[in-house]
Amino acid sequence: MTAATPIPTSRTLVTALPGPRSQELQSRRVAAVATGVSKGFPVFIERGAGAIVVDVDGNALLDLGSGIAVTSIGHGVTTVSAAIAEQADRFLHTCFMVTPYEGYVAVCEALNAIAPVPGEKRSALFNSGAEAVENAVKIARSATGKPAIAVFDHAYHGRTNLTMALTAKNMPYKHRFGPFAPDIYRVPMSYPFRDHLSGPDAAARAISQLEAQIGATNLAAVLIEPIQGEGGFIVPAPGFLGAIADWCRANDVVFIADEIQSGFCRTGDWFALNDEGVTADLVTTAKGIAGGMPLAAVTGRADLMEAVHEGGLGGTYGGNPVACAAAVAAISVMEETDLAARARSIGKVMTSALRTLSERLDGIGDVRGRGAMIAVELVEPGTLNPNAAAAKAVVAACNAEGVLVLSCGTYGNVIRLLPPLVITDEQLHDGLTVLAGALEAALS
Ligand code: PLZ
Repeated sequence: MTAATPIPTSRTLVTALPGPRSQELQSRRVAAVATGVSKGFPVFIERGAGAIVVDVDGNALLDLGSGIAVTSIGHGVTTVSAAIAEQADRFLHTCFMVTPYEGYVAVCEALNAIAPVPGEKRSALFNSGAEAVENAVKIARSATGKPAIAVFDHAYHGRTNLTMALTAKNMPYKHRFGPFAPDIYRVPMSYPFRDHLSGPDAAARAISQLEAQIGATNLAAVLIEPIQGEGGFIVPAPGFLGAIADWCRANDVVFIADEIQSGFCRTGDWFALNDEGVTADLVTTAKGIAGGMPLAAVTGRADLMEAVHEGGLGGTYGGNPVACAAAVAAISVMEETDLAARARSIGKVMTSALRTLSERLDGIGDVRGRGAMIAVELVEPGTLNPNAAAAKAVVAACNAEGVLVLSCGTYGNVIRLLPPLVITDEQLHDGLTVLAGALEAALS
């Protein structure tokens, strides 16, 4: 296939998956790439457009994962690739801390305009989600002069040393990689499917632990994903986030929202916090921000962001000019094509299809999520016992048909859908039909 060959608009398989060229590349990979890097589904991708990716054997696959919530604006967006090419022609790097450039400032202005943070805001740019989370913790500690950080059960915040400590799940993220950073405390999340608590009750449970086991005078920040991603698309009960945020404000504790997976129109609004009108003191973003280029940010209340001494935040590549050009273009695409509205309508279609299926299949314990961030939690019928084997089988069956879906969850028993927000109705319907077949086969 050459660059001029049009990319199909629907899933089309021309070989069994993975095809022969992918298999060849996979053997090279095994000989060259460290085994610690997850293998995923070994089809090697050559090109993409919208919600379709084409592999090296010419198979057109339907992408319902967006590279883990990154390519929300779709693959092959020409305004973004043109902005990247234009910037690449001008210069690739200066280091913003050495000699600045406009793109970095423009991204910070765009983030300050949309982030769910009250009042005057400032932003700083980094390379990865984990790096943004690390910096949010640095800012909160510097601004409050306090050491402790509280996180939640099922949380995922990254794979660096500090963010491993913040992440809940041992396997595969933390196993044998300790010791971890100190002064991190974990409190219970609101998980309506498993705890049946109202938002205020779940918040009271978490707050009593914050008070008893840490103490507000030691606590710099509470860090939370407004909808947990890797942990299983856990949507806290209404009122939970607001009650935690209020407690933080009353106790001089920085409330940090990790919107790295849930941000940028994914949940049907700019950010997941918008749904209940909750605001944060600091927000971390990455993934969807730049259409696929590596970029991350911390946006926060100006008084907190400015508490850090000059030179305290930075890095060689943070806010790389090419990544910034991509972000400016990607954020314009989201705004101009109202991808938040599209996420809401995708969510309605996905939720109603999965709810209908769950009435027939007892193994679907819960259908949840918001906008285009929807999941099913699989259990042994009539129990809350996680069924990770079924989740694995469903992912494998979908993959074999050329539909890319991902699992997640502390217990590995959740199937999550994160389609590009430009997916067409036909493509979505096709993907849901394949998923329904896979769920039926695994659960009946
Ligand atoms: N915070 C909420 O979802 C990244 C991890 C994939 P990085 N999630 C995907 C894997 O197995 O490594 C994530 C997230 C939330 C932080 C991060 C970390 O973002 O860009 O992967 O560092």
